[in-house]
Amino acid sequence: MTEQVEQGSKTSWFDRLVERVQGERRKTIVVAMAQEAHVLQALETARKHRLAEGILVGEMDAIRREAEKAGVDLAHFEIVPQRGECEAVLRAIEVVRSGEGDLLMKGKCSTSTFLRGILDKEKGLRGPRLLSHLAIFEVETYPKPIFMSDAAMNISPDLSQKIEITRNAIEGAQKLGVEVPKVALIAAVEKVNPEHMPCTVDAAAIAKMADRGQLGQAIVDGPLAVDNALDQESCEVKGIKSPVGGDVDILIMPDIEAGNTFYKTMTILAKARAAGILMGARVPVVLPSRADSDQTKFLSIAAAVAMS
Ligand code: COD
Repeated sequence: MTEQVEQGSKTSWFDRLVERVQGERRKTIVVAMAQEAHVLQALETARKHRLAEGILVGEMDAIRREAEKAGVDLAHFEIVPQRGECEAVLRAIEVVRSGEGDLLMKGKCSTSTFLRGILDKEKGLRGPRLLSHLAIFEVETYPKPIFMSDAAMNISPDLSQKIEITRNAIEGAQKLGVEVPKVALIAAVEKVNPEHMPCTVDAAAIAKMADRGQLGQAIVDGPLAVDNALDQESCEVKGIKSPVGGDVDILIMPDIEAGNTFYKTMTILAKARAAGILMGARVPVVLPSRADSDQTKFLSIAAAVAMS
């Protein structure tokens, strides 16, 4: 059964996740372009919580400057000096591939440079699967964590890619304790509209695949609008009968615009506690947004450690 966040109480799903991984072997996180104060602060919090040690790859002077700004003592970290954005990304990946690191994390570099490094056929960390971003949110207005994909990697996924994105998200939620996740394939409406809204056709096809057992242990429905996925009352108003309606664990967005907008609305307006990770690579990848808080970066580390 899905772990519940008790509304109004101090019990937080993210706090319990951190407690759960604290007892496990400490991981080593390699950070690409580590010269960013929030990233360093998040790593320091992870170190103090005994979740992970950090290897910092980037420009030495800039790392020192940002560490001073963040009040972080660099004596606790190994540093691999490397100038240049692409160079730092590839160097960090090389450290992971050498076996010295268990996880990779994005620092100050741009998301596309970071992802291109991971996708590099010879030097990257790509496995046989599609890579996709998975976000996790916790808000007081919903009784359990909300997983959402894809806010950051797949720009305009076709049906095959959406199937892989859904599989990755189901696997991620299961690794974090949601045994049989309820998945909603999001559109603007709940009725299939082949003429004007092709994403509703993709949603219906994936839901039918899940009915036939092609997506494993998950309950999948779609198309559903976001309100129907999250709020039972809105289903009643519209007369929608859905095993997912009002009780969703995972939202699969039709494209990156919807995913990214949802992510930023949740973090900025709803003040969600959030985490961002990349699924499908050879090691778990911590992939928060550059503007995310140090708390989101820390929770992203905790989620990736729990996945490893
Ligand atoms: N999983 C596995 N392989 C992939 C994936 C994926 N998700 N995407 C591309 N590939 C493979 C392709 O099959 C191909 O072999 C190779 O990688 C190159 O593919 P292209 O030509 O599509 O790759 P790029 O370099 O043009 O684009 C890849 C990016 C990940 C950089 C691009 O998709 C992108 O910019 N995504 C959005 C990143 C972003 O700006 N996010 C903003 C929100 S923070």
